[in-house]
Formats: sequence, C-alpha cells, structure tokens
Amino acid sequence: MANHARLRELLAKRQPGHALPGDFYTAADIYALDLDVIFGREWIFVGATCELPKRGSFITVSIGRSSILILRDRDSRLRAFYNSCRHRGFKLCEAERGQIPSVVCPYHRWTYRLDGSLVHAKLMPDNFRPEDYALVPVNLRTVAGTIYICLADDPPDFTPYGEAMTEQLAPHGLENAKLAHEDHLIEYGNWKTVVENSRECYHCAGGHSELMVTFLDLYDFANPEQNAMIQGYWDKWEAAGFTTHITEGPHYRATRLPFTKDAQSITMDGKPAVAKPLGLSPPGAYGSLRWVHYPSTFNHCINDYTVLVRMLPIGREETLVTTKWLVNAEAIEGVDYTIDNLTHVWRVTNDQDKALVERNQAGVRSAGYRPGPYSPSAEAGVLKFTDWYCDKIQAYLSQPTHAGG
Ligand code: 3BY
Ligand code: FES
Ligand code: FE
Repeated sequence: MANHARLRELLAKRQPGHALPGDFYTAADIYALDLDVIFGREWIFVGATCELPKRGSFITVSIGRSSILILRDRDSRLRAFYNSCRHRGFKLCEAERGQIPSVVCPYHRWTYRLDGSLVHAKLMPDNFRPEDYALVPVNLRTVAGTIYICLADDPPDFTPYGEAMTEQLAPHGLENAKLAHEDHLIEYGNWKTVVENSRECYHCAGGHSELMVTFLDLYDFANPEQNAMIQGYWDKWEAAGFTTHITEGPHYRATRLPFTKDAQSITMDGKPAVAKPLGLSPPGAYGSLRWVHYPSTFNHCINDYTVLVRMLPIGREETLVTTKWLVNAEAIEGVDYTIDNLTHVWRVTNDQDKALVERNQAGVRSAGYRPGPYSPSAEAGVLKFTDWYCDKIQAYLSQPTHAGG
C-alpha cells in the first residue's frame, strides 16, 4: 500500500488547477490505492437493467481484483454477488452475459439459487450447514434503468444522485430499451488519463471530425450569445415537460444541450439512426442529456438512442472502455436501424480517444513531465474530476486509522 507520507507530499505538491503529479498516473502503489479507495468504496456504474431482461439473466464485470456477478432473481429483482464460489473460490461465471436457472459452480457442482443461497453441495458431512455458505452479496442500486454497485460494507449515500437522475432520465425510456450493440476497447493509459480525456472537448476540434458534425463543443458559459441560444432550446424543452436545469453533485453532472444546427442525433448525417424513438421526443428541437458519474461513466441520451460508456481499470496503465448502445426494445435491426450507422460515430471517436490517451500516458510517463494548467473554461470538467479524486485520497489519509501512517 502507498506510503502515506509520500502521498501527502504528492497531494501538497499539486498546484491548484493543474494536472496531477506523474506518480498518480504511473505508480503501482497509487494504482493499488485507487482500487481500494475509489473502486472499492464508491458507487460504480456497470450497465443497464435492460441487459438483464429475464429471470436468470446475468452479466459479469470486473472491479479491480474482483469479478462481480449481477443477476435477475426469480422475483425479477436484480442482485449482485462476488463471482466466487463459497467452496474453494472458483470463478462461477466466466461468460460476460447469459441466462441461467441457477448458479452451478463448474468445479465441484455446488449449486446456488438465484437469490445466492446454497441449495446443493454433494458429499459434505451431516453437520454441513448450507445456510452458512450463501454467495457474498454486493450492494446494488438502480436508477431509471441504469445499474450501480458498491463493494464497500458501508456504501456512500446513493440518494441524491438517485433522485436527481430519476428526474433527468425519466423521458429517456431506458427501462424499455434493449442493448443493440456493445464494444470493448483496451486503452493503454491509467484510468484517470482516460476519465480526464473524457471530461473535456478541448481536443475535439482537432481530434474528432466525425463527432463534431453534430456535437456542440460548449464550454464558454460566460458567452451571452451562446447562453441565449441554449436558453432558446431550454424554453422549448421546458414547455414540452423536459427538465433543463443542470443537475450537479461532487461526483456527477447532467446537462441537456442542443446539437449543431438542425441535427437530430449524433450520427454522420445528423439524422436519427433508429426509426423508433427511445422514450419521449422533445418536439421540434433535439439535443442530448449528457451525464457523467465518477469514477466510471459518461453517457448521452439522445432522442433515438442512448450511448453508455464505462471506463474500468484493468491495470496500472490499462483501462477497459466498454460502450453500450441502447435503442427502443421494439426496434428491429436491419429494419429500423443498422449497427454500422448506429455505432459509427462513437466507434471512430473511441478509437481516436484511445490514440490520444495512449500518447498522453506516454508523455506523462516521461521524466520530463511537468503538470501544466487546465483551461479554466474548456477543462473545467477535468479539474472537477481531479479535485474530486484528490479529495477522496485526502479524506482516506485523514481517517484516524491512517492519519499517522
Ligand atoms: O459463465 C458461465 O457460462 C457459467 C456457466 C455456469 C455458471 N456460469 C453462468
Ligand atoms: Fe465451487 Fe468447489 S469451488 S464447487
Ligand atoms: Fe475525445
């Protein structure tokens, strides 16, 4: 585990408004600390409830060193467990998704009900008590069709985010969606390099020509002309019953913003990729709900699809970026949409971001790296994230049990 005196020194060395000292992106002990303090204690976005449509549907996801099994039980309730058998720890489910009537460990066939209780273990002695060997549960919450888990025994309060996003996501129909496509990308950069890259569009003009056909790079909220334009859209949307206020907390933010003129979706031609809308359509004016939840996701709810991007560390300088495209459950592939048209813009954008992240990581690794200042307007989101991260590390160091370390 990280040396606390050194960590305090590193945090103290950080200049306000600047990128983090290099060790935060490269050091093995800080990576281990991140898995514990951030990924072991915060609520982590994992996916959408529509990915588990039936009783027995499951998905698996790795958070740090633990694989987690998320499933829908016989009462249709979503549950999460460590994906580890209570016999000798065998990883129960290898597949990333599927459907099972019960959880059967492939090693010695211990069998669990979908509520995690152990129902069968052969050749065990008479005094063996199955009730002592249920799967180890993991905290799970859902909000408006999205799923979060927390590995901590005493998770942080989910309510403020849950309430805010219940309202913001209400029109977007995520509970009636289906997963149209999922993509995985490994980016060879520290997870914070990946998140920071996702929190700014400072690089968009030069780096994302396909995205910028429809995406408005809005950051200058002191610009009266821009604000009047946005307000025009907000008035129309508000009149149609959509929330337009910005929802913000220390670890999240949701904003409803327009696209470039006349665009209706984030596609190559600005036209909807899906013939059947997902959720309610704002009349006459389109835009997206852009929302972020630290440490693991940013998303866009558009009239015709929602794109969920999940970023999870799999190594010190290795991050798994998973992109999920949700569409109306009734939409038929090949009739109402094609995967290529639906996914093109975000697939090329993700590839471009992978290249940017990897070069950023390469430069940060250099002995000549000196953290520079963020743009106060264009990189406000990056600063918010790194400040949040430093606050979490600082709070950990200030705990009575660690303060002297
Ligand atoms: O991931 C799988 O395919 C395995 C099979 C048995 C339990 N688990 C669902
Ligand atoms: Fe699962 Fe033995 S480890 S049954
Ligand atoms: Fe980008």
